[in-house]
Amino acid sequence: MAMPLRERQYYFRDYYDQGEVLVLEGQQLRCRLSSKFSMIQKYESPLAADNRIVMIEESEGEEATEPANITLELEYDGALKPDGYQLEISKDGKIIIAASNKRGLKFGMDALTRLLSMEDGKCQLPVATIHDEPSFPVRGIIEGFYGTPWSFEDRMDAVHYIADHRMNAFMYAPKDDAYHRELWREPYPEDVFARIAELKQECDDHLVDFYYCISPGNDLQFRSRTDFASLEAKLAAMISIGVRHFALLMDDINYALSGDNLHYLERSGLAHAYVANCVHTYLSSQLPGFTLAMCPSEYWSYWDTEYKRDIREKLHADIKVFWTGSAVFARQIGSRHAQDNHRYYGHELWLWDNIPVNDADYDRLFLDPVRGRYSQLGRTGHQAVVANPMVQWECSKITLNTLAHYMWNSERYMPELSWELSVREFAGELAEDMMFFCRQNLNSQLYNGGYEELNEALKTKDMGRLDVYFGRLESTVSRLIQWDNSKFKEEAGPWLDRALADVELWRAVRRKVTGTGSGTAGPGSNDELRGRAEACQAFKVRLGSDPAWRAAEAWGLAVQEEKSGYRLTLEAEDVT
Ligand code: LOG
Repeated sequence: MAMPLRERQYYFRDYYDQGEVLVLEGQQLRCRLSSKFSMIQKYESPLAADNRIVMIEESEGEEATEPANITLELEYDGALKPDGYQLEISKDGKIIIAASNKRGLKFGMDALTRLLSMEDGKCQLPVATIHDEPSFPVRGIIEGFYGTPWSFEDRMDAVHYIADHRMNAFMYAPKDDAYHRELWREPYPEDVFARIAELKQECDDHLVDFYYCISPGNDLQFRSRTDFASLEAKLAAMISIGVRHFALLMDDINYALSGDNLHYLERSGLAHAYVANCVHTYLSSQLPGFTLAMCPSEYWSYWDTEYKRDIREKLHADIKVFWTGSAVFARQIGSRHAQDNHRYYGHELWLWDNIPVNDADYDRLFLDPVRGRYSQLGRTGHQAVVANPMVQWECSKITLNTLAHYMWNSERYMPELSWELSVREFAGELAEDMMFFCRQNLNSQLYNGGYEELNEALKTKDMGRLDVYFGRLESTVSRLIQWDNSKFKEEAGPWLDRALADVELWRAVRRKVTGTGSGTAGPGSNDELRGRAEACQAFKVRLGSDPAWRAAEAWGLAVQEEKSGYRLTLEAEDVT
C-alpha cells in the first residue's frame, strides 16, 4: 500500500507533491544508475535492501535482460547536513538523490523504498520532492542498562533497526558486562572479543557508528601507570578492529575521592576531567580522527555544582558530555534545563535518554512513546540523543521508533501519532491488539495517566464496562499469543500470561460480589478468589494498569500494600 499523504508529511521534514503519480511498467523499480557522488564508488549494497528495487549499472545499458524503467542519479551536495538528503522524483522518469555523505544516500534510498508501491503489477511513485535532514547529528541506542545484557543476536538486530530508522549510533555499554565495568582492566576473552568484532563489522556494513564505552571509575587509581596501561590496552584492542568512537562512563560509582586519589587530584570533577583528557591524548596519538564522550558522575541534576564547574573548566573542549536530563528518568526536558546545563557543563551535550529502560522496574514493560522533550533541544548545545532501552530488546522497538522520530525531527514530533505508526510497523495486522496491550503498559517513570476506560469503570464500579474491558483484554492477549513473532512472545510471554491471570482474578471477584456462589468451595467462593489471587501473585511481572487487583480493591476485597503489591482482605469479611 502506498504511504498515506499524512504520513509522508509527518515522516519527511519537507515533502512537496502536487498529487501526481508516476506509473512504471514492471514489478520492480529497475534503475539505470549514474553516480556523481564519488568517482570511486558506485552505489553499493546495503543501500538497496529492498528487492523491489534493482540497480542496472550504466555499462550494462539496454542489453540487460530486462531494461531499466527509470534513471537514478546520485549526487554530492555539500550544503546538505550529514545524513540529510534531497530526493526528487520527476514526471519524466528520473530520480535524483543528493546527499553530503553515504548515509544520506542510504536514507534517500530508504525514502524511495517507502514511497514505492505496487498497483496492478505496476510500480507507482508520487511525483515529489523531499528535503530531509536530522535534528541531531548523533542518534541511536546505548545498551546501558543493568541486568542481563542483550545477546549478540539482539545487538545485530538492533544495528539493522538503527540503520532502518534513520539513526546512526550503537553504543556498547552493558552495565553487567563485567569487562566493561567490574573487570575493566581485563582484556575480553577471545570468543567474546570475536563477537564484538563481528558486531562492529555489522555496524560498518550498515553505516552505523559503533561506540565502545568503558567504566573504570569504581576503582581506578588515578596516579597508577599500570591502570592507565590497562585502560589503553583495552582501547587499543578496540582500535585494532576499527573502532573510532569511544565513551568513558563515570556514572553510578562512588565518586568521592579517597586515599592517594584524593591527595593527587583533590576533587572528583578534576579527577574525571583528568582521566578523560588522558584518554583523549591517548586516542589522539593513535587515531587521526575519533570521537570521545564522557558521562560525568553528576549526570542528572539541573543545578550547577562544583563538580560541573571542574568539568566545564578542565575537560578537553572536544570531549562530549552525557547527561540524562533533569532527572535520571526525566519527565520533562524543557528549554530552561537544557540551556542551563549546557552552560554548567560547558561542553557539547549528549542526551542519554533513560527511555524505555526498565531496570528500575523489572516487573514492568514500557510500551509507550517518548514524551516531554524540548522540540528544539538541538539548539541548546545538544548534538546527540541516545536511548537506553529495556532488557527486552524486541519489546523496546515500540518506544524506540518514536524516539527515532524525535531524533530525526524533534521540531515536529507528535507522541501519539508516532506511537500509532510505530505500533503499526511493529505488529502489522495485529496493530489494534498491540495498541491495546501497549496502553496497559505505560512507562510509570514518565506518565501516570493509566488506561482511561478502566479508570472510569473502576471509579463508578461499573460491572458491565469492566466485563467489556476484561473481555477485550482476554481476546487481545489470546490473539497476541497466537502471533508468529516468536521473539516478542518469548519476551512479553510472562506479561501476556499475567494478563490472562488478571482476567481470571476479575471473574472470581465478580462472582464473589454478585453472590453467584457461596461457602468455601465452588465458583464465587473465597477459595476460588484466593486461588486466583495467588495465581497473580506468583507472577514476577504485572501490567501497569493493574486491572484485576484494582477491581478487587474497588469492591473492598483487597488493599494495596506497596507500589506493586496487593493483599486480599477476605479474613475480615469472613467474620462479618
Ligand atoms: C544508569 C543507567 C541505568 C539507568 C536507569 C545513567 C547515566 N546511568 O541512575 O545505566 O540504566 O540509570 O536505571 C542510571 O543513566 N543511573
